[in-house]
Amino acid sequence: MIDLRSDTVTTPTEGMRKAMANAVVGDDVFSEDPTVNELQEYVAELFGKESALFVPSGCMGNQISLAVHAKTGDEVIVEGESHIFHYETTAPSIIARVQVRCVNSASGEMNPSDVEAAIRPGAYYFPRTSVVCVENTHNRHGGTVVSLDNIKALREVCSKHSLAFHCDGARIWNASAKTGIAVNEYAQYFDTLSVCLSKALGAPVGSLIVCKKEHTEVARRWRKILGGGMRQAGVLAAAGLYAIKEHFPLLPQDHENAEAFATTLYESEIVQVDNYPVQTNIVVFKPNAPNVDITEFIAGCQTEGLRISPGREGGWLRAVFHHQVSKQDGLKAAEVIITQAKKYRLS
Ligand code: TLP
Repeated sequence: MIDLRSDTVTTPTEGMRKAMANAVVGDDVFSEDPTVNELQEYVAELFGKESALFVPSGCMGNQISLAVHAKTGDEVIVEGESHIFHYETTAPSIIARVQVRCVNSASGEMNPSDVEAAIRPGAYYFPRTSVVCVENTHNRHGGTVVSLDNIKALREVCSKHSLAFHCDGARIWNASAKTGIAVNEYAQYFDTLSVCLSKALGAPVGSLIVCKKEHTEVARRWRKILGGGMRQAGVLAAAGLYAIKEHFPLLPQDHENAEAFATTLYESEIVQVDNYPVQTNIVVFKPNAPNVDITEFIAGCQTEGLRISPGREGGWLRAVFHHQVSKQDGLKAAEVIITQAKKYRLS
């Protein structure tokens, strides 16, 4: 079975399992797990920030970051297709207790003037805008990279209006691998970044919130409130350290495999590819035929040995590349999709 549902489906390699088995551990609720501490220090340095906090998931990383910056009843600006808006089970309204306001864009880069226009005036009956969030790379837009120029321009808007600036950097690694821009160059513009180890990098679990020390201390309290204080988490941190050191350099291969897959689909003219040419490891596509039942299409692919997932509304599908699928797997996957799409053209 070729599994392209997500880059979250990877399993730990032999090397990673060894690193996990050999991890020196302690109780991280007392900040005494040496491997968690090593991971946090390593990631903080990599991103050029004062500190980093290990949290169980990307959702928790985003939600804690919002809670650090916003007060109850505030409004937070996110991109219209963002993960925070679509896939975090309305957590902003439950945890930070804020309202989310969407600014739409074609490929994940919000226009700074649209963001500025979405900031509420000061009158007491408006919500108070307090945070702007960027997602890099952008999942639902097909793994697109948000450019440094866009980030800089949004930072200026945030600074002008005294807003906090957060990055959902679940796949910031892919942005960096694609552009050659170091993660600390991206990070310098944000107050907080949530970065994942369990997506492109192939660790089994874990994310980090990277920020200033004073924000980490507030984040640590929120992590405890949410039940995210882990004990001998060093076994997981060891997987994370291994993933950054050993798997980060593999990302260009995933991007190449995604590109070969997307190009085969695109050239078939039977399948539309969103934001072609694809930039990183996510391909969003749809069969170029009317009345395609997406559930049936996905089931048809599965019968042929391929797993994919639904994408955005409007009949889009998604394939995500990771280090446990090869270029051949990708090309075979494209063939399966084209064959399925042809069936709809004929019917
Ligand atoms: N994304 C998952 C699904 O939730 C859609 C995936 O398969 O891509 N930010 C971004 C940009 C993400 O893509 C994800 C996971 C998260 C945050 C949340 O991470 P976790 O699953 O660790 O909470």
